Amino acid sequence: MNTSAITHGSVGEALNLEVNTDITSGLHEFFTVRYSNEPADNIIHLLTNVTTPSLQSEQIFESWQGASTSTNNPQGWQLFENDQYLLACVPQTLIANLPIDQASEKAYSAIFELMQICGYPFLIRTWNFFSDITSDGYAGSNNYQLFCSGRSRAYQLQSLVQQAYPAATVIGTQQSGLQIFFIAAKQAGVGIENSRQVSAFDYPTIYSQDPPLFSRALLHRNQSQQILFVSGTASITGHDTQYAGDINRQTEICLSNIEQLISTAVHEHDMTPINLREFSQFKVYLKNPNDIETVRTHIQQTLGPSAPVYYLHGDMCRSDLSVEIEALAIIPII
Ligand code: 3EB
Repeated sequence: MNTSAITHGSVGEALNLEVNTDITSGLHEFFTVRYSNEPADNIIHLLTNVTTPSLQSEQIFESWQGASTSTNNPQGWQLFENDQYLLACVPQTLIANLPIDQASEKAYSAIFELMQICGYPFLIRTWNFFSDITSDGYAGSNNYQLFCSGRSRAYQLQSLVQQAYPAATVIGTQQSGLQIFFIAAKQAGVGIENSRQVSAFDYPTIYSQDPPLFSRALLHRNQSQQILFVSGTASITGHDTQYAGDINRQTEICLSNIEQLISTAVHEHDMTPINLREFSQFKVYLKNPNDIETVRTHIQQTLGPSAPVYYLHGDMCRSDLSVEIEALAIIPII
């Protein structure tokens, strides 16, 4: 068995994983994330709102395979690891009831501390969910801006040397509280930026007092595979939102931004060429569930009818954004 790889499966495979992820059995072969309208239960993890049940099953399972549960479980963490990767979800007990900036700072500080203790010094991918993302918080900042400040403070306080910011997704949910899961690695990845977009970490302060610390994409290599993690990608060029109110044009810009990232990864970072149609997964977050048919039609034209695309209902960090798309490519090294 290859002990430094991870692979990714979605709905089909994942549905029968429920048995395997039963916490009481102690046999965790899969790091599973469940997106559902139902309240969280003993399946670990995350809850966000899935789009209208009639269009897609009410629950979406996402599973990562190739890492297994660790006997090493400091302070309420449940860890999945192998020779290369660490996957985990920030325990709610660490951050419950804190305002979003403090929750974010504490969560990221805890992540960095865990990475140091466990020996996976590089943060390569994060997913972040919280409610009321564009609502006013305090000190003249909205909740997303406060989240960015907390994350930024944790970066300033930590002592690990990061070679690139992770690829990231930040989505607004209806469920209160901050939910974060992440992948860290023993070896650094390569941050990939989009020449058509200002890097988020260089955004002007009109968007947030402290910049959003993420890479547009991150390319990670191990002995047996290359993984391209594409961050939540929106209809932004330069640093401006494009086509407010036009879901079709926004979808088009998201997809062309993703294509630009692939091209940069191939031409500037030596990634094996890969077509969008060969990707392992896309997650499409829609602010308005009624946009699904329009977006699906558009996406099927680009990716084909059977692409592994999952539609989720979630809010974006700018009120003029209606859609955000993240993507994942896993390319075996033969
Ligand atoms: C953007 O491009 C859209 O703060 O980590 C996308 C992905 C966005 C990640 C983050 C923010 C983040 O600015 C928003």
